[in-house]
Amino acid sequence: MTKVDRKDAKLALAHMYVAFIALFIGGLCGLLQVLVRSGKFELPWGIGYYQVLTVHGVLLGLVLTTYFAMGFHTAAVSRTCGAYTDGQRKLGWIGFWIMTIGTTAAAIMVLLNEASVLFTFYAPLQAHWIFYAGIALVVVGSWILALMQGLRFAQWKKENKGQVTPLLSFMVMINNLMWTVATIGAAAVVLFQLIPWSIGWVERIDILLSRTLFWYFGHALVYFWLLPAYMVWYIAIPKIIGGKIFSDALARLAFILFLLLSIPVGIHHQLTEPGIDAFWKFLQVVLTMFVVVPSLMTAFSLFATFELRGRELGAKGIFGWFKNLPWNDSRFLLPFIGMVAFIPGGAGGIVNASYQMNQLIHNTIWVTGHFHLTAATTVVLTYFGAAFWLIPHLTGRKLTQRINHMAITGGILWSIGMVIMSGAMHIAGLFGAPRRSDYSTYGGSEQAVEWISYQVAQAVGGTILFVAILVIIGVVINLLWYAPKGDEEFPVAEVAEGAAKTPMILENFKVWGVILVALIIIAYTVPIIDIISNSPLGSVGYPHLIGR
Ligand code: HAS
Repeated sequence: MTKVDRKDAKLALAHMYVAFIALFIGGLCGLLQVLVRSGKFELPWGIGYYQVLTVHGVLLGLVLTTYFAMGFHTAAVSRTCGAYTDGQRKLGWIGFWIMTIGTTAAAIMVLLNEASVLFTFYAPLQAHWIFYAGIALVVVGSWILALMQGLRFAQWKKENKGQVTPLLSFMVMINNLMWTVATIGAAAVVLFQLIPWSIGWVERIDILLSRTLFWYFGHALVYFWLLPAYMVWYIAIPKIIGGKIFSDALARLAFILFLLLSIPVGIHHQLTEPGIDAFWKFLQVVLTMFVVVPSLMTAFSLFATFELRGRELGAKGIFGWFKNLPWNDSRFLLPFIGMVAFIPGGAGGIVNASYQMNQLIHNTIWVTGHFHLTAATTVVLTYFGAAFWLIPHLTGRKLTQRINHMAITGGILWSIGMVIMSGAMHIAGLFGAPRRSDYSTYGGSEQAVEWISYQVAQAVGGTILFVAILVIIGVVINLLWYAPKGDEEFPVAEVAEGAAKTPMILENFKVWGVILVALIIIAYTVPIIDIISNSPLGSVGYPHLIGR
């Protein structure tokens, strides 16, 4: 069995510790939040709603995801390209510690209520400059980790001239490249606008510009969370069910389309904002519809993998394969629930992106329901399913039957909690219930009577979700320290025999890099010139943007 090098395993594991600590604290804040929104509970000791909401969003949306992705990437490249050199690994540790110092600095500021600016942290909400500096360090640290992985990939290419690169490492490179290009937007807004403004070097900054730079980064951010889950679906799931990857070329093409189309679509988060011409909104909406295509290709590949495996086992008919899947294996079941959740989650995304329908749901709790299906179910359940083999692989332990059952219980509780909570959020959103607001804001309004039963349902779902988190943390603690010693596989499937040969153009990063830059220039140059030349540098006071 090919194993991740022991020293590399330590680096990957360090990321998992931070990720699961973030899950626990972030989850606890999630529980507090649904309780406050229900109007039946008040936060003690003067703790603010936005403080808790910020801890929840930052820890789960930014810390859990970035650490899981970077830890998974680190292990994936070591597994498929070979161990890092000592120099490369040292670079990785430097990246990890820079990220962790940044995370700690930002977390302290949030806990002190000096940075209750939500996970999107854009103006006019203002945080202490240390919070922004912390975010900048997280970005720089992640770039260094991406560099470590890139150097190992380049070394593999040099040692294996003319050969198609390992699919899993190729996917990691695409995700890192997308992340690096996207984080330039976040770094720009933090360094050139938010830090000078929060220190007091400048009195005012351009709000619309800060939001546009944030969303240049923000939509690619959600795909940075999604792509490690897709790696698990394409690479590990076929092996776990005993099957093969349907097509190497199709998988690579899907990832390249994500690279090209994830960034020039950020304005679909700003469809209701004045100051951006309707033409550019329309263009980015069209590009958003294109970025749906690689997800449809992924769905196609997965159905093909399931069906091919089912037929091998003797299944008949269109859905005969269904009963042949390993339902009692948590490594499969949790990611599969994630796939099923992505069908309504993705459909909701298409609703959001559909210009006119966006007018109905924007800034309502529908959007929160959307990303609890996509990020908090599809992505997170897949991360959990992967952690159930990755952590024991890295610690040299075994996922036993008992722990597997505990993991399945956690996954099922999570799904029940999420159906109730996210379902209630979607429905309440259609009735106009606002997102990011607590009972004290809307409690006295006429509509509150209409919303309140859905808020209570959210609290019920959220409580079940918190119990699920406790069970999952129990599983992780077992896999880290108590499970019996042994060998757990890092599953990497082979490509099906009949699949077409992978064309080398798919490996040509120069070509894709040029197209990526061209698309970004087309989608963003004119809107940004328009914003800078038309909006007076006094836009801090746009009252209708406050709190979004
Ligand atoms: Fe989104 C807002 C549009 C996907 C996350 N999104 C958000 C926010 C977050 C988020 C966090 O256009 C809120 C940000 C904030 O705080 O303001 N989203 C989309 C679109 C997609 C999409 C078009 N979003 C995601 C993913 C996320 C995520 C993925 C996280 C991981 N989203 C929007 C828009 C907004 C938005 C607007 C702004 C709304 C507003 O006004 O504020 C697409 O990528 C979705 C494509 C997906 C599919 C599904 C394919 C299905 C698959 C599963 C196959 C299943 C199998 C199993 C094989 C088309 C691959 C089947 C087995 C059986 C038995 C059936």
